[in-house]
Amino acid sequence: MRILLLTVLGCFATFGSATPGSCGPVLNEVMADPSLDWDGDGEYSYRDDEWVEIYNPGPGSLDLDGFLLGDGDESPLYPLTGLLEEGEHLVVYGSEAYAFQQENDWGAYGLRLGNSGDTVTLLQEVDDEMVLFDAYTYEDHEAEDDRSSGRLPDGEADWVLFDSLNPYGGDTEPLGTGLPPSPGGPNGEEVVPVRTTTWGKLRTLYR
Ligand SMILES: [Ca+2]
Ligand SMILES: [Ca+2]
Ligand SMILES: [Ca+2]
Repeated sequence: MRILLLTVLGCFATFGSATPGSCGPVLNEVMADPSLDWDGDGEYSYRDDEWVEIYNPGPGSLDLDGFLLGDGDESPLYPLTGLLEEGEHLVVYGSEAYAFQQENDWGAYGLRLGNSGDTVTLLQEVDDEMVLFDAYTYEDHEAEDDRSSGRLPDGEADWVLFDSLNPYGGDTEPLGTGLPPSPGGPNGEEVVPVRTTTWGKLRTLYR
């Protein structure tokens, strides 16, 4: 909670500066304990099918270079890159983080989202220092099969539980909403899953 407050203050500081512009990217949704093939590679993996969604609340487009996804201890796990247009969502799957880490000798963790509560961080590299830009700490009940936690609406301060696939009836906050997880799309709305189809599968289809 304290970390979130610091982030909000950071946004106001940006707005009050000489160059008005975007507040920066925000962590928007987190899936810590998948039980389905969320990354669409045809296989389920507790590591590869975790995902984190980043959102650009605007105004304006954002250069993500210099921002990194991190772990609760603020160690960087995966560098973001490229432009994110205003209102756009970027999803990073555990499989992408794992592949990057292996290629670059950053270990082999994936996104390392604990299943009994954990913290996910968005870091910014400033003058060779890692600065905490945004963070979300989730509870144990948020990290159960195929439940995600996210802001509602996109980019706003309040985090809720998206539990349509695995309803939560308890009274620990955030409470269940019955709304679906939405990787790559507006929070609270159904998204059409993006499934990668390999050339091999296409050939089988059209043979
Ligand atoms: Ca996990
Ligand atoms: Ca998968
Ligand atoms: Ca979403």
